Amino acid sequence: MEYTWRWYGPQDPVSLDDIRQAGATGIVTALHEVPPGQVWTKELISERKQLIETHPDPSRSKLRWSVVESVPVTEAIKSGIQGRDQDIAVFQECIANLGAMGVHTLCYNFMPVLDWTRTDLDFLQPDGSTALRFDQTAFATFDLYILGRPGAENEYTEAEKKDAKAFADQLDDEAATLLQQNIIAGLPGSDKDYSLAEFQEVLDQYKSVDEHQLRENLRYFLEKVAPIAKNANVNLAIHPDDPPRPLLGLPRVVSTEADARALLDMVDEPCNGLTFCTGSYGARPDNDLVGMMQRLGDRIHFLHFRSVQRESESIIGSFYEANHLEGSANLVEVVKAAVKEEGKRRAEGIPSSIPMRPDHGHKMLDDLHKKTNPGYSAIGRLRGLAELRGVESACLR
Ligand code: DNO
Repeated sequence: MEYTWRWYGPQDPVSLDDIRQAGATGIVTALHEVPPGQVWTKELISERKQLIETHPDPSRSKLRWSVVESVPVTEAIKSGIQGRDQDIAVFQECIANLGAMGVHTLCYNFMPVLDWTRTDLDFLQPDGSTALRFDQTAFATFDLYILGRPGAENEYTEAEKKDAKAFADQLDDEAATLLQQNIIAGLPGSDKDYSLAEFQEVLDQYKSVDEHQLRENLRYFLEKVAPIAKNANVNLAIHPDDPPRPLLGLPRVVSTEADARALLDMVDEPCNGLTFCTGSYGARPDNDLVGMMQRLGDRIHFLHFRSVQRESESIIGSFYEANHLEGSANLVEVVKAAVKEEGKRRAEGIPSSIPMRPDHGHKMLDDLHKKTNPGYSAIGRLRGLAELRGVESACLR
């Protein structure tokens, strides 16, 4: 595997020099400053690439820009409204420019309105570190009582509504604001920052988009971008839904193995592939991660390794992010399967090293006293990468 690390650009409190010390050689980043729907020019890409790949001291370990995460897919593309063709043309141009500048793996997602979603960014662990958590009751409380989404009451069971009411009753204003911020103010890497009213407005754009329609919009998009990617020698790697299920009445279509298979079949070309995020897929008890790695392996272009602890075996249950080798995912077996996949590729004479990043990490040690990006503090990821490298080395013996 190629050890990579997500870096949010020059503003990231974790610097490129820090990343060198973590043992990563690949950088995963995006031009976060370019608003969605605008072209990433070759000049901008080249400038960022230089920043990553050259160091005033030539004896320093080399880094390369391995993966783009993410080029934003606009709401017009996902909802299929007017303007989508123009936005798809911009996406095509980004692909071509990235390929021309030597960045050959592109992660993106197709989640309507919300990117990854958590309700608690500081969930205390027994060892004193903190983790990210998605609590179904807190989420329902937001939906029913803070956002007050029309029709939401029909989407929860009586028991869920009762729990949400009890949760809402003990929330003070400060806690309610924090919950709202955690959900809609945009976690790092997502490109949105909504007020409640704006948020409801974007949700309304999806009134007539059901699961079937969203899948058709994904097909429409893929049929247009995959040929450009093939030409530019860029591998597309769609990130799964996080959490992997419909939210707030919005459909989601990249949540299960069947979803992944369907999208691979829409354009049956190697460049139309997956980001295998074990944290996102792993939040559902019906996703068999090792089996998915085995069955979908040849189309996996990027690995996000993280393990969530499911708090119930329901598809809509709560979960928190455990240490990488703990939790529900069994990453030791997944790493083993990834090492096997690489062996298969080597035997076929195709490039075999899959970029992998330790995804998220607990906030711990010195980072507890620092301002960090939720999930993306240095030390928790350092620990995750170290553990995962250890597992890989053992598998290679
Ligand atoms: C969260 C990330 C997501 C991911 C995008 C990919 O940590 O995994 O924000 O980058 O969904 O497009």
